[in-house]
Amino acid sequence: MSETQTQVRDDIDAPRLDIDPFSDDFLNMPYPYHEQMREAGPVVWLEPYQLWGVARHEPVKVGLNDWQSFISSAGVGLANFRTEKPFRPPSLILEADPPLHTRSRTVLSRILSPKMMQTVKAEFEIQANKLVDRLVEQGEIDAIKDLAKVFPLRVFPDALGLAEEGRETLLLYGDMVFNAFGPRNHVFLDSVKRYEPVREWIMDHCQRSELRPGGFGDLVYQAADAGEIPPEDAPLLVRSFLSAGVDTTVNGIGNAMYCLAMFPDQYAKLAAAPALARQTFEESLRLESAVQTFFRTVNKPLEFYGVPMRENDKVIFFLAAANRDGRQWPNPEVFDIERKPVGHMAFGSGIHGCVGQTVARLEGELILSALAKRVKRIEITGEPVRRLNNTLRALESLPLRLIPH
Ligand code: 8QM
Repeated sequence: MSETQTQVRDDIDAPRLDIDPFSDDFLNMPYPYHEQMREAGPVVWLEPYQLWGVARHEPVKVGLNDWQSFISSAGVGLANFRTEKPFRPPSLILEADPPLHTRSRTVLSRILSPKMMQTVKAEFEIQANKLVDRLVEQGEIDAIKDLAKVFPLRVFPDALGLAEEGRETLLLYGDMVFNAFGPRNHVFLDSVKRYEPVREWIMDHCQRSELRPGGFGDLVYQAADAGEIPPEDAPLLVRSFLSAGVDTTVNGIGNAMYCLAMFPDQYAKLAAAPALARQTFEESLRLESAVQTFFRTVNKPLEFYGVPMRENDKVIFFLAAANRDGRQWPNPEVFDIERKPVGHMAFGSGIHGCVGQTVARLEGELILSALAKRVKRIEITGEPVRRLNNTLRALESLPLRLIPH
């Protein structure tokens, strides 16, 4: 009898679960499935895709911090780049291991440093205040279409140095990139269809000529000028900004608005103390994590929490499940803006921990603070509508009424 990769495995020393993390049902309401996986054990085997699942806080953190055992260069989605062709040229930071990863990361982390955030903060703040002023005037808003999509799509491409023309393409691209970490299901195929007509826009806008001198994009090219990275890496590193910089914060801010709408007592607390904006955003990242999952590939035969794994096995880490693990957080499903959820996994952990978290936090803080200063109460005026994505927890619509102070 011949051994093949697709054959059902008979060497699984962990609970086998018949859960599909990319079914419509799971994507709509993942939390009961997260609970089932956490309760089953530190490591489970997910039958539908023949891969390992990790949903408790501790093993998610331990696994993500062991980049030698759980590598990224074979892809951080379901596909194994050692045996399947990547759907796009691999990212030089996300889908790379040291030493390539280190070289890319050094450049991006300097461009996104806390010091750089001080220089963009004033402009981000002006834009946040301007937008919220306008929305308070409007009164009845859709927190997704009018706020969560608008603010990041204004400030981040400005900071990158992109022109105004065609910016909405970034949302179509982001949606497709995050779907592509999952299987080729209808959710992925639909997003590819929407993105298809604008497919050249992204790489075109990674060229130096498209990027204002002094913006984040141009700074990547300056790093190439200085010999820090090879010149041919520059467009692909700019592509990382375009891939990861907008859809993440759009959904992070959208999910924060959702939490505040669902927990009016917490909004009241924020409105009374706008200085809580930054930790409010942090708590919303824990409870409704924009990026729900990431994969790694097992690099050598090993044991993880007593479970033997084979080289080339895929592992899915449920960041959002770790963030609701009762072993780590008291009352994990309660949104409590005074909690200070240090150690949440929404930005990942270890050498691949979000390099843009400084920008994400800045955007989240500024928009929630602008809102808290002007709006006394928010009321849900219609059913929130979900947008399914294989990686992101996303809303399509969140109708709200803003009641000013
Ligand atoms: C996710 O292309 C990239 O480098 C990239 C794409 C997506 C992400 C990160 C990097 C985690 C936000």
